[in-house]
Amino acid sequence: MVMDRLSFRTVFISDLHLGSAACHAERIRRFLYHTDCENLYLVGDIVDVWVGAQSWKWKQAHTNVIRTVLGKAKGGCQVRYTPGNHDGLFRKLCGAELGNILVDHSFVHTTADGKRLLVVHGDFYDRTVTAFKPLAWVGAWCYEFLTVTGAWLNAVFGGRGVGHMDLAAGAKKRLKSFFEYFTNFQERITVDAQRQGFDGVICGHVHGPLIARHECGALYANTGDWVSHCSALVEHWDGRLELVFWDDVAERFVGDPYQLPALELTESL
Ligand SMILES: [Mn+2]
Repeated sequence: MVMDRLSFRTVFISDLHLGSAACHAERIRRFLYHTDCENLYLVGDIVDVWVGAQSWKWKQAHTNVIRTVLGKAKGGCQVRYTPGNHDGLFRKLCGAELGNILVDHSFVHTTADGKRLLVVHGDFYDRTVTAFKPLAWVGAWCYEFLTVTGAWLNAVFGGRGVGHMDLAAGAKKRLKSFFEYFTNFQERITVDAQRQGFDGVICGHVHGPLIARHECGALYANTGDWVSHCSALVEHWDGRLELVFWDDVAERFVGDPYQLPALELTESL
């Protein structure tokens, strides 16, 4: 059987949160494995140093994602990595060139149809992170706790006919509207990109996959995340931008020889 392949000029992914309990590592690996692209942008929060930097939490599946990225870079894909707040430690590497992987605070991406876009994680535009970092840190740990607790409750009670629960997603949804209002993230980052002369911005950070045209005329494109949406922003060969949700395309690859058994924890969330 000839496997279908996804082919894009550019792939932008962010907020993988490798090392955390909520990370859907196997989905990321499969998406990358089945995708061909000339450019791959890692738009921050790739490794979660805040909640995932403990050896017992690091799973083989997380290593596999890194291996797949390195394999792509070795195979000629230009990989660019701009760290976020959860992997801010790696900002010390900004300016470095690790083989075919460039690391920097931000990048400028020019699409096939000539749009000049600022690529940046976006945490500097989020006041909960810049002004109240301890609060953001505590929030990240609460999310991790709810993810683990939710998975445990589902494992214990799910088998007894009690409905599936996603505590972490529920809590996050309620908080999200408040923080969106409070931080005005989308507005601030898009207007600033336009002020700097860009046609728009590609970012992550708020875990909200979205492509929107701001009233100032600039483009706001958020890649989403691999904690709850499992989404990527892709640029087609003609420069068109689109959001791809792994769960929508995964069935094209059912039965592929590289499919590994479902992960115990992440798959039950
Ligand atoms: Mn972030």
